[in-house]
Amino acid sequence: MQFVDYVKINVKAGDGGRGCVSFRREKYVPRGGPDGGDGGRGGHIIFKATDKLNTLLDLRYRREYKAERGQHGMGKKMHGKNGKDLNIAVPVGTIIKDADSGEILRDLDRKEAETVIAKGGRGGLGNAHFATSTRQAPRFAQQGEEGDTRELILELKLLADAGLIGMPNAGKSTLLSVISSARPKIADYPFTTLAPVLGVVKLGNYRSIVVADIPGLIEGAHKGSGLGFQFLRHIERTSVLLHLVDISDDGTGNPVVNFEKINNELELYSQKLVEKKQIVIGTKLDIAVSKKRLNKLAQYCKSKSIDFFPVSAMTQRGIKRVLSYLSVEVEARKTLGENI
Ligand SMILES: Nc1nc2c(ncn2[C@@H]2O[C@H](COP(=O)(O)OP(=O)(O)O)[C@@H](O)[C@H]2O)c(=O)[nH]1
Ligand SMILES: [Mg+2]
Repeated sequence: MQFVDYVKINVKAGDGGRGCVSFRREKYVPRGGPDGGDGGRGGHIIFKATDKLNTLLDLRYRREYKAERGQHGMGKKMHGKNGKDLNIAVPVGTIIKDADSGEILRDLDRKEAETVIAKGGRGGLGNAHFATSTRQAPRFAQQGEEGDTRELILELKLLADAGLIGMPNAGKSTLLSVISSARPKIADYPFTTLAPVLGVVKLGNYRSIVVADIPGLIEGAHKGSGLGFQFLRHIERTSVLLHLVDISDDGTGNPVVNFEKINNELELYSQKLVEKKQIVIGTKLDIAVSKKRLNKLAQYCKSKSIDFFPVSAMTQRGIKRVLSYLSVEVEARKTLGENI
């Protein structure tokens, strides 16, 4: 099973500048020779892998990328300036494909890996190049070449940074839809009705994280009966689990029991998962009027030193706190990873 972030874009490298037709005109030099300069090269389109990004979210908002054209050549053999290259930052692991053929052009699998994916056009030669003994005053120069144009598909295998777990109806899908800005595609997933859902959550500063909704984590998942079994494998790599518990007056069962039930399930599946960092998110705060279930769960979390965040996806109350928590937590894990 793979999660794949996917975007299609057009890139156009800069055209080369035209060569110049010009003749030297100086006082006391009656018939100056040709002195038209060359056109500058068009800017390249360059992709560069960075570990500061981990999704393709920022590329979704723009379909066209164009690099600057080269300046035209000028008199006195002055070369036109080259067009500025356009650097596009993508996450490490981004695969660049030609959209027409599907051919893989480049796999940016290392930090700082870079590739010129569309070349800027060469600048045209100025007429100064074309003077010969028999043709002393060439009245022509070359056009610049066109920059490459390409349609590209970018693909990135995603790993979830955080997983949402909880009983059915705890509010997982709703929360994910409220916090995420995009839904990456899921490739090669055999189930159709209960497919896991990923959301890319923007945290500001161009950072984003991937949150996975784990719909099949029900009792029995560890035996492979639910969809959970396959999916749990995926969340083994997340840095934090967000455990959602319904704290509203409409909720069923004791919230503490519900919480422990899910954790038993996790434990049966893998010890590693239970030991993973968990925070508790009490959901549907807007209809937790009596606060009975809320207080019960809050007390329990306090006694176990588990961070507790009551939220309402409906009114957005408490959501910001969760996001800033995630921002710090995921960043901390990254830094830790770098030091190992
Ligand atoms: N009042 C209220 N209802 C909510 C909230 N979040 C979810 N719900 C409702 O709770 C039900 C179950 O939510 P859902 O996200 O599908 O739960 P899931 O099974 O964990 O994915 C749905 O009817 C939602 O509309 C909330 O913040 N406030
Ligand atoms: Mg759901």
